[in-house]
Amino acid sequence: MHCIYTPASALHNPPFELIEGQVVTPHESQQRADIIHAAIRQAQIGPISEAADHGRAPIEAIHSPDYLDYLEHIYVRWVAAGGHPAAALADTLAVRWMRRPSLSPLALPGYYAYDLSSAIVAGTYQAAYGAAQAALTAASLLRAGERAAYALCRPPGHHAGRDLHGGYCYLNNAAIAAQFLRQAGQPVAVLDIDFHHGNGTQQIFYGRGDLLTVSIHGSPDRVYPYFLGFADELGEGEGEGANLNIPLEKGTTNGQFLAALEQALERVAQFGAAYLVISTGLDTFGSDPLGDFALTSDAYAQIGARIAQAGLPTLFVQEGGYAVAELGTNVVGLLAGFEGTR
Ligand code: OKP
Ligand code: ZN
Repeated sequence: MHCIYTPASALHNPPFELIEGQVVTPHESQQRADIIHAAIRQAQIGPISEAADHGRAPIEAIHSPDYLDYLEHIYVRWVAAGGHPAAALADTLAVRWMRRPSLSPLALPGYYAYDLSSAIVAGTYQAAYGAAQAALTAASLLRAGERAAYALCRPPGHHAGRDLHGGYCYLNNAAIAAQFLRQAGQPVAVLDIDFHHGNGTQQIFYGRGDLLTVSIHGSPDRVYPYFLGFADELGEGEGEGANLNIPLEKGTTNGQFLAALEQALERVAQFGAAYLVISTGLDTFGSDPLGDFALTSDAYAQIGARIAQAGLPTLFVQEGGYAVAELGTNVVGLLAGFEGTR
């Protein structure tokens, strides 16, 4: 399986993260990408190449022009307006009735972010742009007839909505790639197996009947993103019935996750998708610091094998996974399981 990465990922290095009231070292770091890169190289999953530039148009097909202008320029404007150079990060959020747009660079992060876990530094836009290009480069391999490809995207993307960032995500790499695959003329399915609900992907495609979105995740009544990802969210308008959420309990085991995957892939088969995009999170692993499932490393090869059985051209887009000691093993397990080499 061909693997695509971007050196631009390293340009995104936020200085800290706030978790449940505590300032900590970011869980989402370049170390994750380096570990995955080394592991797929060592396991010889396939050729590893740098992303090619597919330009801004496929990103503009998903994100609004004002949001992209903000993402690209906010850091410089923030610093020029007196914001601390450590990062552009909201101190005031435009929630509910606090909704009037502001032009002050010091206010904009509170308008375009819905949480405090997506600080913007000097290289954030370049890294997010590079990650989107990695997803597009891998997607273009599928359009050229490859059976599968893996995009090592960092920063991840599935929490980014059309004009909102959050949860370490800025550009929705999986949605950008899915829309690019959709241009081939056939329906596309996105299956999100990250521990967290793919709220951004759901929002972006919620009114669309030509793209199916399915997410298996820790129930939002207990974990991030808390406010979306419930089983009664089915899509709207033309998208009615084209969104499926499968929220799961704390302590979810390999067997329970595989049963949910079965249900998800049955829905994908029913939908008649021509391409399958997997939002690939490994934070379902038992010792992940941000998850509460109980999956073991063995699960990933089984998940990969079951995804392969769907028989569709498949694009793996990297999302979360923070148990760094086992991250490489688990990504390799998933991809090798798909290939049937493990
Ligand atoms: C990104 B991905 C927990 C706070 C969590 C953000 C988590 C983002 C996860 N109390 N903050 O792996 O889906
Ligand atoms: Zn996650």
